[in-house]
Amino acid sequence: MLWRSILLFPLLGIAATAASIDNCPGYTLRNVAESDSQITGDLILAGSACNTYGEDLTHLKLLVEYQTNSRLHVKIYDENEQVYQIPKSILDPPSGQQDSSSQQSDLVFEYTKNPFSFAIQRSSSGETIFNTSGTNLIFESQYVRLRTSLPSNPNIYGLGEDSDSFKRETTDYTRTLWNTGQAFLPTHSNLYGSHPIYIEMRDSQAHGVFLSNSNGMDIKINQTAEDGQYLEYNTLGGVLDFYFLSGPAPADVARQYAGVVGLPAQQSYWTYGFHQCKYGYQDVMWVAEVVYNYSQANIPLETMWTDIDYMDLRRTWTLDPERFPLHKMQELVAYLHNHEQHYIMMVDPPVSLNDSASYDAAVSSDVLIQNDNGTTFVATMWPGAVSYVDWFHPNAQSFWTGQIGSFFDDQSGVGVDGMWIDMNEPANFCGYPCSNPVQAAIDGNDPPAPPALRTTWDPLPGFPSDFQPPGTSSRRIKRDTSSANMTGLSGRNLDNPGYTIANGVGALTVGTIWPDLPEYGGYVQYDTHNLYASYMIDASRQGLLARRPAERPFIISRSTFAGDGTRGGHWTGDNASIWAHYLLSIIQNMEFASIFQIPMVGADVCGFNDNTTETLCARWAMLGAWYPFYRNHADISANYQEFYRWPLVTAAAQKAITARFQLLDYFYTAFYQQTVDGSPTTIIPLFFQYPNDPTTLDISYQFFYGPSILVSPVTVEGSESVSLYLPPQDIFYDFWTGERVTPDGTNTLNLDNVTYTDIPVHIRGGSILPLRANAGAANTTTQLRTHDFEILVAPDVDGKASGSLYLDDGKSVKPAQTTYLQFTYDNGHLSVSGSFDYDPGVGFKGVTVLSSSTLSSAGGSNSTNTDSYGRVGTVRQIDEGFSGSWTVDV
Ligand code: MIG
Repeated sequence: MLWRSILLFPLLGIAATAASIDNCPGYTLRNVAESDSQITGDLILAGSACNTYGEDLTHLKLLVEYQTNSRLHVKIYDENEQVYQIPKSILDPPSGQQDSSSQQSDLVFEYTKNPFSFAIQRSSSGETIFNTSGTNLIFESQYVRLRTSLPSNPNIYGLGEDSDSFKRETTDYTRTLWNTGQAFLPTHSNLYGSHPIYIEMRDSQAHGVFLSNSNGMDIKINQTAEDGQYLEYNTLGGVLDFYFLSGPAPADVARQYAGVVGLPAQQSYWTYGFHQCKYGYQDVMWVAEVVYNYSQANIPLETMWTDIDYMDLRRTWTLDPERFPLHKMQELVAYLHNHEQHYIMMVDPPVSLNDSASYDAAVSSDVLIQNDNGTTFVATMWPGAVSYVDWFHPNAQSFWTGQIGSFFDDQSGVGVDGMWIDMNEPANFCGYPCSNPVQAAIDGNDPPAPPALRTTWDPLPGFPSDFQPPGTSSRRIKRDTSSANMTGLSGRNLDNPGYTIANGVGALTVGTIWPDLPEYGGYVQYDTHNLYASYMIDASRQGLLARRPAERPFIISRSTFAGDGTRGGHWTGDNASIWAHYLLSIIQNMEFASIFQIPMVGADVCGFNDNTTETLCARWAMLGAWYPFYRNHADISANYQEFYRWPLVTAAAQKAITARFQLLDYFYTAFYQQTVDGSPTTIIPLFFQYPNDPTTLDISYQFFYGPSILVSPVTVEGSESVSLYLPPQDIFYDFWTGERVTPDGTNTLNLDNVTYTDIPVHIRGGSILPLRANAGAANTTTQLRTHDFEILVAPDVDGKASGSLYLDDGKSVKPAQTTYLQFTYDNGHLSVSGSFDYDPGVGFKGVTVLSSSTLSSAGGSNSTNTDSYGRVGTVRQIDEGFSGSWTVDV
C-alpha cells in the first residue's frame, strides 16, 4: 500500500495531510444505546485523520437491528447522512424492522469500543462468522475499508459477475465490482453486473453476507503469514450497509437474501421455449428464412430475436426502411403470432442525436444526462453521437414508456413480446475526455459508419426545437449538495479517485460514461454507475406493463445489480465458442439462479464470439436445454450456427427440446416456487441440496434443474465419458431409460458412450414429476399446453416420493385462477390433492413408477412395461382430471 500513497499524494495534491491507510486511527464507539432488538452508537475518529483517499469522516453512526431471528442488519454511516446511499426507488432492503432480539436471534452482534470492531457470532454453534478486529475501520470520503478474518481456505461462493471459479480462490483474489462490458469474458475481471453477496459454508452450515453498496469496490480474499485469512471490502464510497443471513442451510440463505433484495419475477410459460438470435441477420427476409428453416428442420422454435441489425444506422427506436421496413416487420410478427411464436428486439439505452424523433422527445421531456454546465452530455455508441437517459429524472419513465408504447405498439408499431436490453453498464465507445464523439464512432469501424454530423452549433431563436443545439432545453434543477441527503459528498475527485479499483478495463472512465456526470436529484454516476441497468430494467418493465398491462413483462438484460431478479432476467453476455465457456455457463447459471436471485438466466448457446463447431454446438444445444433461458446467439463476425445447420446438432437439439418440453411444467412449478419464497429451486448447486456432504463443495459442473433433476454434462472436450458424482444420501434413476443407477464405492458413476446426442440426466429418488405426454410432437409451448400429463414416480429407498405441480394461464401478472397440486406416493399408492381452480383443459393419462430395484441397472429388467417415452417401470393408464383430489394404486 505504501507505494500507492507515495505515488498518489503528489497527484492529488493532498500530500501535506495524507498518511498511509495502515496508520488510520480507527474509530471509538461512544454513546451506546442498547435495547433487546437494537444497538445504536456514535463512532468517533480515534486519532488524527489519515486522509489517504479523500478525508476521514470524523463522526459516524452505528445501527444494529435484530430484524428477524435469521437476519441481522448492521449499518455504519455518516452522522450527517450526506454520504451516498442506494436510492430506495431501486433497492429497498428492510430497515427499521426489529422483530428479533439478541436472545432470540441465531446471529449475535458483539463489539469492542476502542478501537471499534465487531463480530457476528452464530449463537447455536458459538462460531464467529465475521470478525473485524484485525484491522481498523477506515471511512473516508472516497474509500471505505472493512476486513473480516476467516478460517483458512474458506468455502466462499457468490460475488459476481465474473468468469472465475465457482468456489472462490482464497489467496491473492480480488473481485472488483464495477459494471463493464467485456467481450470474451476474461477471468479475474469484473464483468457486466455487480452482486456484493457471498455465501460461506462452514462445517456444513451456510451463512450469507450482503453489502448493500453500489459503489465501485474491490473485495479481496487473501491469506498472509502476518494477517491470516481474510476477506476485505474496499469501496470507493457509500456506506457499510450489511445484512448478515444465518442460514443455516444454503437454501435458507437464499430465502433470507430474497427477503432483503426481493423475490424474483414470475415469467411467462412461453419464455421457457427455445430462442434463436444472431447479430448479423441482415434483413427481415433473412429473419423469416431462419424461422422457416427451423420449422422445416422440425426443431421447435418458440421465439425469434433481432439484434441491432434492424435499426436504421444503429439508432435505437428506428427501423432500417429498406432492410426492416415497418410493414414487413408487422407481417413477420403477425406470422409468428399466428404460429404461436414470439418475437423480441434489442433496445440500447442511449438516444441517437441523429434520430430526431426520439432525441426531440428526450430533449423536450428534459430526460438526458447533462454536463455540469447544463449542456447535454454527448458520447458515442453504435449510431455515433448519443446521449443517455437520466433515470433519476421524474420524466424518465414517461419518456421511456412513450418510446416503448409507440415503437412497439401492437397495431402501429412492431408488436414484440419482450425486450432485450444491452450496453447498459452503460457502454460508451468514446475515450475520456471524448472531444469528438462522432469521429470516435467512425474511427471505431463499427458497421455501418454513420455519416459525420455537426454536434455543435448556436441556438436559432424562434426556430422549433429541431433546430436548436443539444442541451438548450429548459434547465432542470441542478444538483444541490447542501440539502440533498444521501446523494453523495461534494468535493470528491469523481473521475480519478485516489484508490484504484482493479477495473478490468482500466480507469473508471474507460468504456462508460464519466463518473462525474450529475444526475437528477443530486446523484452522480460515480455512485450510481452500477445501478444504471437496474433503472433501465425497471423503466422497461413499467413501459411493457403500460403497453400490455395484464402480461408478465419479459426482459433480458446484460447488466444487473442486486435485486434485479424482481424485474428481469439476464444473459451472460459475450462468451466465446469455446469449451471453457460452455463449462463456465454452468457456474454462472448456478450463481445467478441460486445466489443472486436472478433465476431467468442463460448463456449464448454454442457461443457468441468466434466460430463454433458441430460437436461443441451439439454439446451446447443439449446443455442449454437445462438453462432457464435457452437461446442460441452469435456475433456478426461468427459463422451462422442455427441448430439446423448440422445433422448432429439438429438431432441433439430435437432430443434436448423434447426433454425440456416433457419437464416444462415441472420447471415452471420450480420457478414459481422461487418467486413465492425465494427458495433456490431452479438451477441449484449440489452443495445447496446436500450441505452435509463436503464432496459437493467442489462440484462446479453438475447441477440440479429444479429440485429433482440432476444434470451432469460431459466436461471434457472431445470425450464421450462422464464421471459423475451421485450423492449417497439419495438414489438416482436415469432420466432417459428410467433405470436405477448404482455408483461405485466412491459414489461415482462412470458413463461411456455419451454420444453428441446424449447428456447424462438423473432423477433423484423420492421425486414425482408431472410430465407432458408426447412432448416431441409439440412445435411450441402453446401446443404443449394442450398435451395431457403423465406422472413419473421415482421412489426413494423406502418406496416413497412426492412432487408438485403449479398451473395457471402461463402469462398473467395476476392469474385469476391457479392450480397447485401435491403428489404423494407411498409403496403403490399415488394420491393427488391441492387446489384446483385453474383447469388446463387436459387430463392425467398415465402413471409410471420406476423400480428402485438395482437389478435393472445390472442389465436385466424386472419391470413389465415401458411408458410412452420408453422408460422402464410399472405403467398404468389412468383417466383423471383437474376437478379434485384422486388416488390410484400402481
Ligand atoms: O458491442 O448488439 O452482448 O449480444 O449481439 C456489441 C450487438 C453489442 C453486445 C451484446 C451482443 C449483441 C451485440 N452487442
